[in-house]
Amino acid sequence: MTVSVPADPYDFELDPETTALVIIDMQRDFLEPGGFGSMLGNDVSLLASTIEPLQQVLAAARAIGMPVIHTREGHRADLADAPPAKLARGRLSCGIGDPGPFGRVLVRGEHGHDIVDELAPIDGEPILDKPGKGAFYATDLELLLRNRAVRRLIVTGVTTEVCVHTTVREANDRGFECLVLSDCVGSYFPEFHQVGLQMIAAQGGIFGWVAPSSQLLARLEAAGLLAAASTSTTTII
Ligand code: C5J
Repeated sequence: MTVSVPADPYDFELDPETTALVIIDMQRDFLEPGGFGSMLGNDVSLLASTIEPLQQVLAAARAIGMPVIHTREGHRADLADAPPAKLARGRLSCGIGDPGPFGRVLVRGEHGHDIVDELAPIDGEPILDKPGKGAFYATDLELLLRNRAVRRLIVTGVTTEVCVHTTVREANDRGFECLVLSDCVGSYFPEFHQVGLQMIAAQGGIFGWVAPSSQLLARLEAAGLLAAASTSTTTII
């Protein structure tokens, strides 16, 4: 089955059987007051608006059996996987690995490193811990996707111009087609968010496609997928 989603620069054709939802770094450290993002002086409320639409998309993906993959940016407790250049960047008084209000900043297992409660992964949804900005770098994301014959990604999460953009570029170079949901990605810098989305869809979709989540949900519903899923326990993939 092909579902056609109105998008920029043109319709994104997706087959739910070969598409995965990727949720990037919806971690307390980036989204919640007191986390690393706010310690850097950012207004984290700018990211909060992504949570509700993303909850709806996540519920839809789960309902139709679309694979869902969560990522988290962070490091081992001994910081052995953190490049010295990354640790030094910003000359921060409280940076990666240092104790903060949510535990050690961007360290795996700490409260701030984990995903916000509203989008908590459930059994069967892989959580990829990534040391870099891109979700393909030093992770087994590509292997997971190829093993499930996934060819298209619905990309969501934070932040638009950093980890989302890097991941979309990595995916594009590997031959995956990406639809970025404009209201399910967010940035501390509204202008970077806007331009970041424009950059993805420019030049005929040089990195991918962009659409609001309402278009995706409407097309899944029109295709009967969401209604069918609510009366069936069968998963599509
Ligand atoms: C950042 C991210 N902004 N997830 N990480 O450092 O975008």
